[in-house]
Amino acid sequence: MRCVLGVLATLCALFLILSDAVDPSNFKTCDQSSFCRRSRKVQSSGSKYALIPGTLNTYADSLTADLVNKENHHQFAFKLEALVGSSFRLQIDEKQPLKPRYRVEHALKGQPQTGRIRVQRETDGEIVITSEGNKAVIHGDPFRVDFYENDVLVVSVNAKNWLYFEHLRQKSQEPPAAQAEHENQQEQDAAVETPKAADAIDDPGAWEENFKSHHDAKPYGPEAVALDFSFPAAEILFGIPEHADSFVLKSTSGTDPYRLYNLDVFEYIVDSKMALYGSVPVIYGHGPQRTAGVYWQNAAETWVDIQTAETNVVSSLVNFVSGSRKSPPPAAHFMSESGIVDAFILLGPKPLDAFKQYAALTGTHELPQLFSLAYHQSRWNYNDERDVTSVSAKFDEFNIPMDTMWLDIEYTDGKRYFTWDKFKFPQPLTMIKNLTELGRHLVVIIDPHIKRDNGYFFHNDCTERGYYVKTRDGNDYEGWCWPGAASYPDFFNPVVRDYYASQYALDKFQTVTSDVMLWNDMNEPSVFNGPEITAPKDLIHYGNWEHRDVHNLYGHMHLMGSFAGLQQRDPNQRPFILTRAHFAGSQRYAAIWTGDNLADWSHLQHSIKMCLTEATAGFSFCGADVGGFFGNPDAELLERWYQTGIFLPFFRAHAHIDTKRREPWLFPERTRLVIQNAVLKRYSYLPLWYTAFYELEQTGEPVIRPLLAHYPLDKEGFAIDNQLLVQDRLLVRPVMQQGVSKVDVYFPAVDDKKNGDLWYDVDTYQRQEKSGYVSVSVDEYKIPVWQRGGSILPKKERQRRASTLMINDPYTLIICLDRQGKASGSLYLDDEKSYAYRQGQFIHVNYEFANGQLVNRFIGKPKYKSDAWIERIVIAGLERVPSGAGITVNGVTQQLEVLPHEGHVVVRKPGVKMDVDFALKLNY
Ligand code: MIG
Repeated sequence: MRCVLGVLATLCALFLILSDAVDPSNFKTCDQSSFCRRSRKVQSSGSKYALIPGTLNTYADSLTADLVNKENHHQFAFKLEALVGSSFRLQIDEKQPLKPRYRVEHALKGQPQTGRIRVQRETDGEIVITSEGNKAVIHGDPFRVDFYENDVLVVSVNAKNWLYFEHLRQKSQEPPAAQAEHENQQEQDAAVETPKAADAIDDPGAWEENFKSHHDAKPYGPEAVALDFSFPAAEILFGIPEHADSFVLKSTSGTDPYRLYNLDVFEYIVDSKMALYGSVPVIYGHGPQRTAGVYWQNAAETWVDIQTAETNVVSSLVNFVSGSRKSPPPAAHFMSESGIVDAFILLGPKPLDAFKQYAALTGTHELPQLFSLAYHQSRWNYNDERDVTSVSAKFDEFNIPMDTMWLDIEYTDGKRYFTWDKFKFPQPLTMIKNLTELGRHLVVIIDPHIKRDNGYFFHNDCTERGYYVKTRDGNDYEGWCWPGAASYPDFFNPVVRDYYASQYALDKFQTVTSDVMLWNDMNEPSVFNGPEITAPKDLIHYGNWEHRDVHNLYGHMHLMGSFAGLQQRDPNQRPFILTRAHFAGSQRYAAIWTGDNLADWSHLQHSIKMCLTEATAGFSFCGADVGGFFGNPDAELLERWYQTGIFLPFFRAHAHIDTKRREPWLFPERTRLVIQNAVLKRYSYLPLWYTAFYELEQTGEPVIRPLLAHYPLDKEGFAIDNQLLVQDRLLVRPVMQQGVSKVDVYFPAVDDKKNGDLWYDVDTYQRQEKSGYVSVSVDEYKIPVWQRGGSILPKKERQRRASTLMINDPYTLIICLDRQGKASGSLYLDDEKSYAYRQGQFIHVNYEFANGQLVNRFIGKPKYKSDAWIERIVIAGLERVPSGAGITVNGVTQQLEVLPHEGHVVVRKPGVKMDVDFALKLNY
């Protein structure tokens, strides 16, 4: 049930809140998708592809050869390319397609740099390609490619012979079989074993398809591509967001495959393989010795079958060590509706290596403005100017820091984006000034659907200039969304993106300022009356591509226009955009959130699982609606949600229009204080988050990480997804169950002898010395978080109303020592707003502590002039309490006071500026 009529909105929303959850029958199962059932069928019969002898050509960085389908003799062009940084790219297209097949554009951050190869032919017909000490071994018949990282087989392509490539064909050549006959056959699928089980001829869905009342014309007929990837060195698979599921991917045997198809799934359910708003087709296989990945670059509807390793954890380790593996390794079978096979093989060998290889291809989020890492206050909707101003004032009244207010769709004049409702918001510029004078920001929503109203300039421009997505017969496509009848700009057209970007210019959109940032919602795209609540697949985009080919990229192209708009509007401010739809590479333009979750404990738990997966797929800047979008959280759930939300990179409270108001002061005092305490904690760690985002941009290393990222040997930790690491410095295990006074926390092992790191409780400095589960007591204020012994991290501990007012506030360094009495860690700072850091205007410093002495080492020359200084240094893990400390700057030594506390000491007022070299020595 979908609510579309403004007048009925309240009733309708009430109904929605009361109704249970998503109605899965609104969305296709694999069986209801003809290409999915055809591609999946191959799993029982296998396919027969072989290299054609004598067609091999080798080049400096690649080789090509022809492939043949031995059953129908159709020929394909195969290309294998080496990329620098331990990756390969494997492509298969038709040798002579009837028309070109779609190749994804704009997902990669640029042309990948290729690496040199050496090619050897073995006597048995294998072809061995070496590059950077890695190798790919091509087997001709049956066709298979094995990828070795330093002589260890990590990815095997088509080892199962599930390669399946539907060549384009003339319709007359292949008349569809009778519907009745087919349906009969489908029921007996499992039993029927025919050599041509997967042939599209047999499927009436091949040339046209119906789902509910929707018809898909499919003028080009069957054109699916599918391929299997085995991970022989892996125990588990993870990746392919976005799903509301566990971090470790589950077997799909007996269930539908995981689906990647950007959809506005209403009240989504957890523990589900159903598609959601974003699709990032990258998967990783991880085992104690090796991590490897595959990025399946295809923007069409995609389903992924997962085969898990069947052995139990202990015996498979034995097998792995002894080099023999009894059960088949975990494997993934990617099945896409159209396009070509374009797979990037990421060879690792460590988890962070694989994440960085993926980031090298698709990019990272650039360093965000600091304010966007602080607290965001949103709801659907803040009703008018008074509402906005008074909510902002209440945060000050109750001393809860808050950086950004958000306006949802009701601020517009009838859902005409780039306009304001003149009654509720008569003076937006004054309202914005009231916020920015306090150091705050405003974010407004701008959705891609355009109201079909000939009094609306945007619609008229798009109509006159032909900027809308078209139907197959060349008319502007018309769907139904918030504004009523709506059309959708074709962001695939660069001219449309330019037009869109130009609308953000302040001389066009005069009622905002360059401190107003952006929220792009509904960009899957969401179409209330479309098939599966999205656009029909037979629509036509720029370049004559069908929507089918590019669906999962629509939101990405929308973001490209938005991002360009904000950059052009003010070239010296880093844009902030929040998006719901996303594809591989969208992280270059926007942060994401997990959409319309529910105010219940299981959705709170899934916020971490989902963002951890997203972080490995490039989207570190991820969060979930704090409090839950649908429904009304009770006080305890809201408290725990804030406490969890402060440890996800994007931290925003948001709620559905028909939920009760839930600003912190509307709850009993205790709740308000618990929330205040959590938000203050977030603000105190902003220097760490900011540093982590800078380092993400520099290295591609995710900001939040699963345990296996730093504890790759610890099998017990692989599947843990109620805990996360912030870089390698914090271990976070929020309380995400109702009514508990204890939680079980897992401290990961660094080796297979169960040795662990030292961990320090960030509130008490109490140490955890062993790996394994520990039961920890929690009261309502407690957020179980530990800092790793061996790490140093920066904090700011003065309380302000907004992060922008903290820029010159002094820093505290927290030093937690390892067993050798050592620690190190970095700090990054700059103007928190502009691109001057790209010209070297920053300070990036590494602190190192050993033998009772702390020194700094600048990474690059510290050019940025900061008024901040070091106020305090906390050291935990010393064997004895020092009598004092001497700090030496420019050859001059000064004595400092050292105060003992429970579990740590505090060095008072080192007073040194951030760009100055110093050495601090403890005295005994
Ligand atoms: O169909 O703009 O996920 O955060 O408040 C609902 C109204 C449209 C969905 C977003 C949600 C937002 C809401 N939007």
